[in-house]
Amino acid sequence: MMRRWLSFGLNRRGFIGAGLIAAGGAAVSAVRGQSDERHLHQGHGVTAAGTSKPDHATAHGAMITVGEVDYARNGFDPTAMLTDWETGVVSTLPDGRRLRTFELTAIDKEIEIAPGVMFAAWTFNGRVPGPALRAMEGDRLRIVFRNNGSHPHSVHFHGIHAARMDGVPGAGVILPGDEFVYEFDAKPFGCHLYHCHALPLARHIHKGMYGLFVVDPDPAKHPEFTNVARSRLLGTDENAQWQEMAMIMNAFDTNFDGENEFYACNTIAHCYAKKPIRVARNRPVRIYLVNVTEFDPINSFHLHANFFDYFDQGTTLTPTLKTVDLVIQCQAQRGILEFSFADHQDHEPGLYMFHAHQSEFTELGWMGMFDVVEGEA
Ligand SMILES: [Cu+2]
Repeated sequence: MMRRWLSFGLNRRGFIGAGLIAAGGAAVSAVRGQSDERHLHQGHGVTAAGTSKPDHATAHGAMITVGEVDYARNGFDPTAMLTDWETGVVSTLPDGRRLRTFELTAIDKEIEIAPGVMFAAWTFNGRVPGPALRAMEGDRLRIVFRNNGSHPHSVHFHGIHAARMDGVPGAGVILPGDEFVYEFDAKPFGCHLYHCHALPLARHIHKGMYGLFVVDPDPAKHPEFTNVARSRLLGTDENAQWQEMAMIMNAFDTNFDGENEFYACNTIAHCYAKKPIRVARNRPVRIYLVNVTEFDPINSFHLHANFFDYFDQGTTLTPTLKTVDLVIQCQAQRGILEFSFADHQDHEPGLYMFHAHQSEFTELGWMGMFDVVEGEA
């Protein structure tokens, strides 16, 4: 039943015309599932005092997917992925430097990207996006890449490294069954990404072969901004004050017509609309944001009812944009967003929306909510 949807004849505009996002096999359960959903949302919308607050599902005309994605079957959960940093295996080289080793494996895997909608993905380590790799500026990095997929693949890192380590055809694209070890220094610090660079490139990226690659600044190298650098360095007390999140804006062309049918932040359409991200009001938020959307030239991130500072590509310790509520990113563009709900009395606890400010993307899955709460999130 799931597979039949792939040959479903409507394009994405047809879906909007039908007023229906859940599609194909899921449409049957969509009708049946609506009553369950309504109970769920009513439960969420009623406070302990019995007063009702705006329901995030119905407030937007219920323009979100209906039903649930089976995260256990997918093997990854978008809420867990927000904070699931992969820091690798750390050891010490003979010269005293820190060596950080990551393992990435290409795996073909069918994943559910919206309720009842399956996508034949090519993955790193069985998840889309791949693991959010995190290192410190100056680490020696060793990435052991195995291709257990059915096509040639590579890992191309955005960073500073030798031609041999670039993960392009002739320099690290490997055949199924092969292994390659990329090795380079973690630099520059920032919010970067990696992706497969086998050809055709658009297909390999769109299939799901990408992930975050964050290099934290080494505070010792930035004496003029030690505290800022420490706040960016995973594991420090200063960093622990922040509520950090990994977000990748992506999309899926489920009927292979060169246009996307579903958009998301972290793969699952409307996942953070259905399960808002809990945020403690009194602690700042930092988002590592990357756009990997294929087929559409740009994507964007808009925050409701608040403004943020933005660090383009994360390679500076002072903002490159101050006090904005929208950024646009072309494919592979990325940056760090910092904001807080603590500074303004206006920010009562409640649901604060974020989404692409292309309305079509929003309706097709790229919309979520922060659930701002007093005390611990
Ligand atoms: Cu590939």
